[in-house]
Amino acid sequence: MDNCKVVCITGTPGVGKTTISKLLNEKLLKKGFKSKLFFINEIAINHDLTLGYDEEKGFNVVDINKLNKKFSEIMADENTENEIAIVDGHLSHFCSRCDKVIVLRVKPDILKNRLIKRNYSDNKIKDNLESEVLAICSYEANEFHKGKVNELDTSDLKVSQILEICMDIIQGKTYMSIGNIDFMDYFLKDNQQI
Ligand code: DAT
Repeated sequence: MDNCKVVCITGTPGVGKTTISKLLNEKLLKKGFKSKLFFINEIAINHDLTLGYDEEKGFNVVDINKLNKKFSEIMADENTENEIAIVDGHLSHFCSRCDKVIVLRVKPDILKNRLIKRNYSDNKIKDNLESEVLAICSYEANEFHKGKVNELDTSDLKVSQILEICMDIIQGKTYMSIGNIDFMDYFLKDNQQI
C-alpha cells in the first residue's frame, strides 16, 4: 500500500481528464508499470455519497468527507503494492490518499466550445468557465496537497505530448508548478459572452 503512487487527475469539467486518464493508464501498462484507473465520480455515485441534486447548479453535490473516507477504504482494500493508481475526477484532489496531483487546464474559449457540445445550460457553462479562469481546482488542490500539485496548460499540446509530460511527472522527472497559467484576459475581452 505505501508503495502505491496515487496520481489524481483533476480540473474543470471538460478539460480532458477522462480522455487523458484512460490513455495514461494504457500507456503506463504498455510501458510495464502496474497501473489501475479509478473514476472518483463513479465511486461517489455507486456508494451513494451524494447529498442531493442542486437544481440551480445542475449537478449532484457530493459529500466530500464521505468520499475521502470511501476512497481511502478502497485503496486500503486494493492490492496496490508498487502500483500506480490514476484517479480521474474534478473531486479527486479532495482525497487525502494522494501522492501527486495533475491539474489539467485549457483555454476558456476551447472549454466553452466543449461544454456547449455537452449541452450544458448557460449557467453551468458560466460557472465552469469562471472556475477555469480563476483556477479553482489548482487552488483547492494546493490547499490540500501543497508541493504535490502540477498544473498543465493543454491548450496547444497534442494528446501524445500531454501524455509524455504526465509520464514525466509521475516518474518524478519533471514538476510543473502551479501559478504560471493565467487565463484572466478571458474575463476582460469576453465577459459579456460567458
Ligand atoms: P473531462 O473528463 O475533464 O470532463 P473529457 O476527457 O470528457 O473531459 O474531454 C472533454 C471533451 O474534450 C471530449 O469531447 C474529448 C475532448 N478532449 C479532451 N482532451 C482533449 C485534447 N487534449 N485535445 C482535443 N480534445 C480533447
